Amino acid sequence: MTFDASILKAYFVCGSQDVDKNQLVPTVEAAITAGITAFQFRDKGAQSTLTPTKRVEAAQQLRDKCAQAGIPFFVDDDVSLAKQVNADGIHVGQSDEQIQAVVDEVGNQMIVGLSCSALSEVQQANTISGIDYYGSGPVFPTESKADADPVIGLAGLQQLVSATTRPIVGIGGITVNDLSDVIATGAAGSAVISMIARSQDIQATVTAMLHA
Ligand code: TZP
Ligand code: MG
Repeated sequence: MTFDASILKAYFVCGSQDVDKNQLVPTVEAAITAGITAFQFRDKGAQSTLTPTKRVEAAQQLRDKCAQAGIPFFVDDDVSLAKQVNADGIHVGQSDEQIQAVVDEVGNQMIVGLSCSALSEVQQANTISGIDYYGSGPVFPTESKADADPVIGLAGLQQLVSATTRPIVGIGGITVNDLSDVIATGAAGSAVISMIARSQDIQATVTAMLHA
């Protein structure tokens, strides 16, 4: 799948640790039906509630559902799982597998995203060819990531956007009320966990993302 920045508009990130037991697949299905533009399987090792086998099964199932809907399926921080399920993309953080190694290994076949929280990280990443987009540091305080970097705020997001020609997706504590502010920074969209995973009305939530 070729990369187009429009897929970053309504980017849902989720793993078993973010939802009640057995709710991962139904939640992602509802989000796909509602119109998300991309999905990232972020099932975090220690926090995952899935066995290794069930984890691969869930990834494969969600991968297939994304393919049926024509939206890209990303895997967070697990190149071998991404390859195993033939993901459209891989997303890594600064402390995950070295970005150059990831680009070298799968850059030809997958979309590559990198988390950049600080200006220096964006500047460094700009020198590496083959990265398609950046995820920001947490824009607002988040309850979904225990080891999140310091909050950068909307001004921090805008600073990152200004430092690169690559598209940036905002992430971290984004609620429905923040969506237009995030877009106003020049970000290509919002990536969210709880806004969708804990939504009482996933259709309305995703529609708001699409219209921001
Ligand atoms: N990376 C930076 S903040 C974050 C990740 C994965 C968590 C985002 O979750 P939420 O619930 O949308 O704040
Ligand atoms: Mg990571």
